[in-house]
Amino acid sequence: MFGWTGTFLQVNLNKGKAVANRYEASLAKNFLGGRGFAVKILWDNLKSGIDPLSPENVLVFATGPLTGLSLPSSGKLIVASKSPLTGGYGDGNIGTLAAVQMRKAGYDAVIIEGKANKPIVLLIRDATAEFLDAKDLWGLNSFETEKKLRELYGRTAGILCIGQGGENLVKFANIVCQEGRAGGRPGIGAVMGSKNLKAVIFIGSHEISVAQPKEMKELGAEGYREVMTKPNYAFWKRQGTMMTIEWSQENSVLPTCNYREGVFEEADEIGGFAMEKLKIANRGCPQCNMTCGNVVKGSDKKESELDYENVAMLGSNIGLGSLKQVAALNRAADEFGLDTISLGNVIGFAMEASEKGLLTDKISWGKFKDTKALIEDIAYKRSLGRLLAEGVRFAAEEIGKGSKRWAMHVKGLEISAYNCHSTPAMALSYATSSIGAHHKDAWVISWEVKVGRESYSEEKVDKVIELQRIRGGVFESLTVCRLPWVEVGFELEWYPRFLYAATGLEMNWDNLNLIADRIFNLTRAFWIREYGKSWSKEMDVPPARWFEEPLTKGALKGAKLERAKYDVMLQRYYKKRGWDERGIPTKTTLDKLGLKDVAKQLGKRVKLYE
Ligand code: PTT
Ligand code: SF4
Repeated sequence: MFGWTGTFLQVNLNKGKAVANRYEASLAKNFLGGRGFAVKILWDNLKSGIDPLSPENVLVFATGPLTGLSLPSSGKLIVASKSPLTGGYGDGNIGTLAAVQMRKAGYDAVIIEGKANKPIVLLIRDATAEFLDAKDLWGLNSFETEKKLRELYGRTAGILCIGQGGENLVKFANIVCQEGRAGGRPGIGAVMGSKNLKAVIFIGSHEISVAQPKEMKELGAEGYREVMTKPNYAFWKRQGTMMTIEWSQENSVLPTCNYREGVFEEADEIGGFAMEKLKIANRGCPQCNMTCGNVVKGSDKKESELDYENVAMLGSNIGLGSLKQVAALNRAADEFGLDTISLGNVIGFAMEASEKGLLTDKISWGKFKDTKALIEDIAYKRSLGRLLAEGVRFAAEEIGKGSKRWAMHVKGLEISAYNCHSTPAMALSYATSSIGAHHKDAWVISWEVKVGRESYSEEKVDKVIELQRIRGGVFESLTVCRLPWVEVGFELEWYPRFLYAATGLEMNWDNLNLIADRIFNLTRAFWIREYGKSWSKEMDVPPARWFEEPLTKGALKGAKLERAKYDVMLQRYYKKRGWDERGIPTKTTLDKLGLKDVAKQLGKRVKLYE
């Protein structure tokens, strides 16, 4: 095998043992890598119905055949498990040296089972795995942890760790690396914490072997050069994802005050140009020449790496209009290892609940100091923080009084930073995404704003599916960054060429899309296996707020979604996906995708229509 290492490392924390296993070449051909490997491993290894925070859960780190190679933006890693936040499939994508080092150590995926009997660091150095005492690290934040480990293992070691959020099992704790890269929105950091795993270190010394080394080298270099010729490249390097604040404001989709509005009076204060005035450095993921991490100093004088989602969720969505203060909140989230999107979402929810008199604790819009204290309370599960640490779905169930109508999540995952009062296709994208409400699978909103928002047309359904294939399927499984394509227009045709040079496999986009469908359907099957009879099509519907409470400000004042039209759109989507009217893949669809055994297992959990 070329491109793939062909090996998974299976780690059992109960026994303190690690075994390297070769896997079948057909697995690579059918699932590519990254998300494809992760969902297949979880499907095969996880008993359905287990508690995600019990030792029975399985934690997967997975890469793809292009990860770590010398080609544009290839330093990405999938972290996945059954999500403690949603109860379904959960993953995240991190730009990290760990991705490169894991491949150089000889593994395409590392599968972690069980629970260590005390806090440990897992050190994977080529063929050896060591289980090191982490008692001195437990209780430290992610920056402190990484600093200590770097002193011991060096600048190039791949280090993933959790902060206090993950240790304390906050349901949206994530995994942090390189002082500001973070991933695993649906609580993958809490899964690490539940296993007493404070950090994982990868150190590898092998070259990743590819089918055509000379061609790969030339093609990779050509790719890097091509990225730099794109007209948007220079501006991207200046602002990265932060330019989206201005775009969202202009188009009335900037989440504001718990998604009540799509415009924020102080948007200019927190936008891309405001960021440029504070910017002190540019950082990024390994193997990337588009480095988009904007480093600024926050009001706490600490460095903070800003992205659109962080700033929208910890800025406009909680009514905070000072970028320096937003940066300080973002830094706190990184230190504790809490997902900024879910964090800004639960805080916005709490502010609205407080305004409506539904909470005994008072927390008001835009109050920086109170918010900073609340973030600490969430990380340590104290007072109101204890409730919010469970996520917005749970908090709304506890508070009651109709609050679930404005609890902004789908399937338990808090919505990321696009307000969809006026964008039905983006609402559908959130509602049907593989992990709950995240924009990763289909960021259809920029296209939708261009073609016109009003319609719930077939064309929109097709576009959502097309993007879910390319982004959620192919990029997540090749496991490279999608931003060269999305943001500077690096053409999709490059990727089959890279894949050929790396693996020797000739695949066109039709082949890749078929693999994407296989992965997407297996992911859906995972959700349904977990939810069983309690699964319903209502799980693919966004929150009531977008249907019931029109925007009251901005150019799109009065806009809201229409439920009857949304339902028709959803059924059309199901049909095109080959799913029944409940959103469950039919036996025929699963058979066609080579998932016969999946159909068999699923049939035991729910009645499959045929
Ligand atoms: C991603 C989600 C995002 S999406 C952002 S900002 W974005 C938030 N970043 C967080 C952070 O930072 N700190 C923190 N404590 N929590 C955070 N939660 C949020 O996590 C990220 C970039 C970005 S920046 C995006 S869009 C793209 N995402 C990609 C993807 O998903 N797949 C892919 N193949 N390529 C991608 N490229 C881009 O990568 P999750 P990162 Mg991320 C500080 O983690 O769980 O996937 O959620 O990983 O290395 O930071 O790169 O406007
Ligand atoms: Fe990382 Fe940004 Fe480069 Fe993508 S474009 S690999 S997110 S630095």
